[in-house]
Amino acid sequence: MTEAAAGGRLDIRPSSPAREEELYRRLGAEQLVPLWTEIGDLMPAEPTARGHAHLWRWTSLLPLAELAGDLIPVERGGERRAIALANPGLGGRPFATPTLWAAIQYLNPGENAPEHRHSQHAFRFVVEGEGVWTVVNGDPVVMRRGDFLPQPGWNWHGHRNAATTAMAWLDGLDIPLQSWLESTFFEFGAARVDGDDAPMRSRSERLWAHPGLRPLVSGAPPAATPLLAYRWEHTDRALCEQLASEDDGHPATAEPGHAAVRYTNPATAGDALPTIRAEFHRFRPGASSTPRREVGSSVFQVFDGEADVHVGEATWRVGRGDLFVVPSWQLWAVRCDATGVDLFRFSDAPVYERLGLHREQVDSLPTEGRGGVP
Ligand code: 1HN
Repeated sequence: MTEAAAGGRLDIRPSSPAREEELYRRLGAEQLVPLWTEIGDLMPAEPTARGHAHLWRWTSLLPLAELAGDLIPVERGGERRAIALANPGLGGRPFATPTLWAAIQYLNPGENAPEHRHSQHAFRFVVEGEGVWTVVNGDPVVMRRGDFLPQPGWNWHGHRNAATTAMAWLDGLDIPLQSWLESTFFEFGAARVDGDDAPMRSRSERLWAHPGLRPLVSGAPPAATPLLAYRWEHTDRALCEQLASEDDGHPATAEPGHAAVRYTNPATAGDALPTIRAEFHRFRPGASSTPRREVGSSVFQVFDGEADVHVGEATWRVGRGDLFVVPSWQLWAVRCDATGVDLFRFSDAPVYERLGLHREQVDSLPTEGRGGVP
């Protein structure tokens, strides 16, 4: 008998299937897992996304939101008439990607979504309609087509539709990230958002929406943006002028025919929200994006126009309101023909950047070497 065996340890030679089996049984019983059976899963050569490349059509989403508007009241407890995109790779959970929530929310005329606050960072993006105001810490913010309305975590907020027509919009939140991080807090507030009138410009815009000028307030700059509305007229003008500058021989675009802007915190010039990056992209007719892959996941919504979009193995012709997901490290590209396209995008990039995990790679689409993409 060897010394090891005498001391109760295993003598690994010669191998014995019965003793191996015994080892695995004892490991399991003690809630232990050996690395050597798991290494392939734990250490893939590159990220293998659990979420799938997936497309949700606005023409399917909107009628379902309207039907929910007929059938389901907005009340304390349920809180919001929001219908989440559930990525088919994520086990039926209401997660568009492993880190991002995306939903269509719908409010009938006269309805109120009750006040509450949560640790999750959130935003609204409006692809069509107007008439709802979101009230953030008592500051009513009117919502109109093309507006990006961030809503930093732990601010009280409720919504009110003071118009005579229903309105739908896109909600983005970091719910899945905060679920994995076990950082979620939530608190109920007032049951109603009152008032019949909201100013055209919120208090946050009157303080913070002056280009290149920030108020000299004391204290550390806020980690999330104090500006609660990024208006379409500004986004549209910024994109028009990037393209006009390219026409004038002073290219300032992301790549030829592709203008893009990021929504930033005016106090820091960093991302508007600590965990979510939001951008707007405009492609001229005939323009394309360089195929690329990035660590981290994104959700896109088509604001206007049409394009062919390639994500991983998928190719879709997308149009107004359509939403699609780009999973981590999957190759994606946008291609326009006679029509240009306007795309809203949000992603978890700030998280990866802050953790030193960001990577991206420019590539070509798999079929390009074999005669080009149709
Ligand atoms: C929330 O507060 C809103 O305020 C939307 O509109 C979606 C999903 C889960 C939890 C809170 C909103 C939400 C949410």
